[in-house]
Amino acid sequence: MYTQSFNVPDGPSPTPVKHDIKPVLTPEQQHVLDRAQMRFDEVIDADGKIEPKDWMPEAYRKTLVRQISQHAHSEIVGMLPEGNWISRAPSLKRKAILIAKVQDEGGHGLYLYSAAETLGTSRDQMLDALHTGRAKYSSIFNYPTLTWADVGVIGWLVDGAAIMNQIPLCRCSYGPYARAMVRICKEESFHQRQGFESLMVMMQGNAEQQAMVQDAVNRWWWKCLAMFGPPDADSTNSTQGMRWGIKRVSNDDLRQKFVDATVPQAKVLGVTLPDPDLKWNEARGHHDYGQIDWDEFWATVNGNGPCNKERLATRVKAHEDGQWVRDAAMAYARKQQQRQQQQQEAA
Ligand code: FAQ
Repeated sequence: MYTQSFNVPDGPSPTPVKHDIKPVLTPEQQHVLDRAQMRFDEVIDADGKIEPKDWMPEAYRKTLVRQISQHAHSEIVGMLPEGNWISRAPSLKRKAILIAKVQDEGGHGLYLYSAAETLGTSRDQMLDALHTGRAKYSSIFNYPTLTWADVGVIGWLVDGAAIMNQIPLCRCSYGPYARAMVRICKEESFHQRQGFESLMVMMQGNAEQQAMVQDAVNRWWWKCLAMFGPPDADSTNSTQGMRWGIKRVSNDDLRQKFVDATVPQAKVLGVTLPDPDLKWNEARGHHDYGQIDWDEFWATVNGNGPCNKERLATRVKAHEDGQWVRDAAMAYARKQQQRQQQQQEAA
């Protein structure tokens, strides 16, 4: 689909490798390649870290670029649903918190683009894939934020699901991604708590406020369960991702952990999770839950959710409107470089 089309260099290939054309290697080159592959396998088997300058198989590199760039895009597009409420936050305190949160998400996108750049893919390539609709980003950001309660629910449930998925990524085998995730998880955990606190305040308010929270929970619950990705049986990337230590826990296992962690929180909050099949299963030691609408999920992933077109158009416009800033920064950098050169020549 998207980042798979990127042409990135791969280890000690003797000649530039064209897609689908296997280079003919001399026995010495084959030996070097075999040793590099062996070292890579040893590091993965020992649960070690692969760093940017280490040799890595082309497929490992591509998988990481795919996942990290998708993650970066999700953070950046994810600023939009909540950003929609900055100008309408109910108090100065809530507005300040929301601005800080949305800014954090932007920061996460930037760390993640930087992590992906260490794999040899430029930010321009990644942004181009997003802006032309070739890149995926999380399905969850294609739904509208209709009321102020949606902002609290995004913090509580969307950030809650994101943390559940991202904590295992702190142990990802690719060093720059794992290290970026440590800081991101700390910030997401604050986001989750602020969302819960904001909802708690509304639940202690009047009946209209309580109904607003319940309505937001009803609209977001199932979308949050789908965020973890398709069921394990349909997850095309899982087996290899887990073999490489990129993914540590399967989509279904993370989804189950999220359900089990959220049920008691919903009780404290006083909201009902909109699933008649949700109940504790003593034998499994987990909550059972109902059927996720996967047709709706795939329609959204494939560009036909309620807000996909609006989200993409907003990102493209923001990028185009920012062109003068990038031009000015480049002109300034060129000037600085020229001045330095002149000073060096004069010295
Ligand atoms: N949306 O084989 P799998 C956040 C695609 S950040 C769209 O299971 P994989 C912070 C998947 O790409 C949220 N597409 O794939 C925040 C693949 O297609 P491809 C983002 C999805 O990679 C909070 C296909 O389905 N988090 O929320 C989705 O092994 C609040 C088959 O799936 C990350 O990106 C989906 N939900 O597992 C910001 C975490 N699920 O690429 C603002 C890092 C699956 O082959 C406000 N990513 N697909 O064409 C991951 O952990 C993994 O990539 C998964 C998917 C778990 C998302």
